[in-house]
Amino acid sequence: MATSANRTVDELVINTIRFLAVDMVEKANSGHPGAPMGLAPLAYQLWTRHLRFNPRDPAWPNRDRFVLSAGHASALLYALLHLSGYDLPMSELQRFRQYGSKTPGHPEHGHTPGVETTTGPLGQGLGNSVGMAIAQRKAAAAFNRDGYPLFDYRIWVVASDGDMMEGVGSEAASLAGHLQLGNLKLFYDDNHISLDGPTALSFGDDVPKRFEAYGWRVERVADVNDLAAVEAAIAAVEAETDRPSLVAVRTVIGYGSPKKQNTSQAHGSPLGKEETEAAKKFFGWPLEPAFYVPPEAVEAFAAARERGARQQAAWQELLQRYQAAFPEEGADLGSRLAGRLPDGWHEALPAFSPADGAMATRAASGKVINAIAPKLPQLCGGAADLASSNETLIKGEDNFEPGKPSGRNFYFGVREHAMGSALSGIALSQLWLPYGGTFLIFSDYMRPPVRLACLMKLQVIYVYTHDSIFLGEDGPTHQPISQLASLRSLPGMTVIRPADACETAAAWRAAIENREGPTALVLTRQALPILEETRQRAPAGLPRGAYVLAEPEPAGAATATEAGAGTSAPLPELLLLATGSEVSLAYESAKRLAAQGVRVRLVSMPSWELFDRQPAAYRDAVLPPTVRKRLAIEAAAPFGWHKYVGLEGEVHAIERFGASAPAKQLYEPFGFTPEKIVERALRLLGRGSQTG
Ligand SMILES: Cc1ncc(C[n+]2csc(CCOP(=O)(O)OP(=O)(O)O)c2C)c(N)n1
Repeated sequence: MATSANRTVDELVINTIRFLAVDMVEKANSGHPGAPMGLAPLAYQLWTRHLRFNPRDPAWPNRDRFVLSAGHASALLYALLHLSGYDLPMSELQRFRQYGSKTPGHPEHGHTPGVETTTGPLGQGLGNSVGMAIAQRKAAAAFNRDGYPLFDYRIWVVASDGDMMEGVGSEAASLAGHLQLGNLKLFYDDNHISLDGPTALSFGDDVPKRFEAYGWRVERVADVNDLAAVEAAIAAVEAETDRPSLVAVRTVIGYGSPKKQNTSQAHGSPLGKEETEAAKKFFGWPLEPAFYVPPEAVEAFAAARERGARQQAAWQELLQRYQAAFPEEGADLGSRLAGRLPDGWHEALPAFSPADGAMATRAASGKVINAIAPKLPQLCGGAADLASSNETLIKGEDNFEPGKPSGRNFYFGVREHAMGSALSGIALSQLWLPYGGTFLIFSDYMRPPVRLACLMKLQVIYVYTHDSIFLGEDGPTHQPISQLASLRSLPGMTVIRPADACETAAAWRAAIENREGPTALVLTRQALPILEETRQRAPAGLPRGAYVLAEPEPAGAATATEAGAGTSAPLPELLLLATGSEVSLAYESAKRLAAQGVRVRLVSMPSWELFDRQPAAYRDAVLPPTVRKRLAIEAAAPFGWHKYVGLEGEVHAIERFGASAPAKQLYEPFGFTPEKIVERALRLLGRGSQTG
């Protein structure tokens, strides 16, 4: 039993958290004080008594993860990180939400030490946490040995009403329940208030019952200020390992603010001078100085920090013994944490050639995955119920499911949004290299986590198949038009749309070697011929984003020597730029144009982003600035191509929705035939249409 003196200390520390958050918001004149004021007792109990962490090493691989899915309550997290002793000094709390500070409006992973994932868009933290839980289970299966529990960390999450209202939260919770992720412990900040007012305006779910139905263990705390009840609930869910747990904690938003508590006025704006003083008086807190931290709070967190340091020291010792007992696993673990890929892994990449016959790039991708999987044990992935279409399955490997945590194949179900969010959570472990597949059209369904993966610079590989109207019969509901442009518009995203199987192998290599952010592989449903030129040039050309694929000899042209023009070949008069399935079409068109005497260069351009990263000299060599007649060919919205074709160039693209028909019937009406392209190219060159 806590003595009354203890209770007083508890209250002092809890109020320290409360008023650090309040003062941060007040000083910034911006932010959300209400949730931190309500949640402070829970945060205190969890952080000082249960969370395993070592602020001196925020990257300790076996630390518990704390995810604030309600990212708008960032002031709470910053107060906790500061008090715990992370490298987040008081001066940073005082610069909350200011340019260049370590305390941005919403928590940003990679920016502030101790922030495990970027949150703010509601529901995402919850989705990420499911991926984190998957990653832990897989890590334990891969590395733990009898007597060597290297990975036994837990994932603690705080989510708000908004997280519970968002669809991704439901998808993720449903998946976690199905997968029986007993390492996942979620606190629901049940305060009945959201931004617009009482949740009753729009939300009548019985959240605990919903989670029970998902297969979660559910605990309830009737009053967050009852620390004994909070402690009992935490202890109960801490002991639970078979199912994910939800603790529904009744809190009062803005607790202690006489006029604003229990109203949405405590949600998104500072309390104001008068109300801050009134709240401080309510708790008997000194009005001055702001940002006051009593010695008791310093001590309470110092004790937690010391406990964490001891825990990590014991773990490091365990790791040393592990490395001696299991040198191979130890070395593998070391390389993964250092971000190194196994030596020579890429030698397993399959080599394709024209003799393999026409092949869809999704099929080539499936072959690549299966060829490299044995050499890349960190590679794991799945699809949102489209594994057979996306060709994402690693054959002969288990599915990740309850009782089979070593499985490398994920079945995310028809939950693209949760898949995207979970993939980020898996990638955050740095132990796994995850990929996830769906149709390109449904990349829209998972865009929020894809955007955040870009922001966090996470290495996730998206396998987007059925990449154009030429998927055919499924029709315009399934035919992507705007998705390529939309993915390319994301800062930090690398989009690769390979032309054939050879480029697909090179694209996978580029994706696996791209440690700086996500890669979207954009692949066809339909079979594409394999070109001899890609076989020869894609391995070196694809990583550069664009390369000269062919320059067919123009009919009637004098060779350079005959013309007495020295050894350098004359510049082309026309550039054809194409990606993916349009490369073979452009190739045929280029041959026909050459037959009509046109000096044409075909550039395969699978990735704008990779190309943009090349030095100017390379870019100018591929796309000579003086060659102004350029035609880009891509079966999608033309948005963005003008950067490469310039003012005198054109884009042969699609500016309407597709149509339901076998692919072969779509080429003609949508203009994707060699005849149409030749015609347009000749027009562009001012030679009228002499269709060949
Ligand atoms: C996807 C998304 N939509 C909208 C918002 C804007 N927003 C921030 S907090 C919030 C709702 C706040 O209610 P709740 O989740 O109950 O948090 P509390 O007010 O209890 O802190 C909204 C709509 C957001 N952050 N993310």
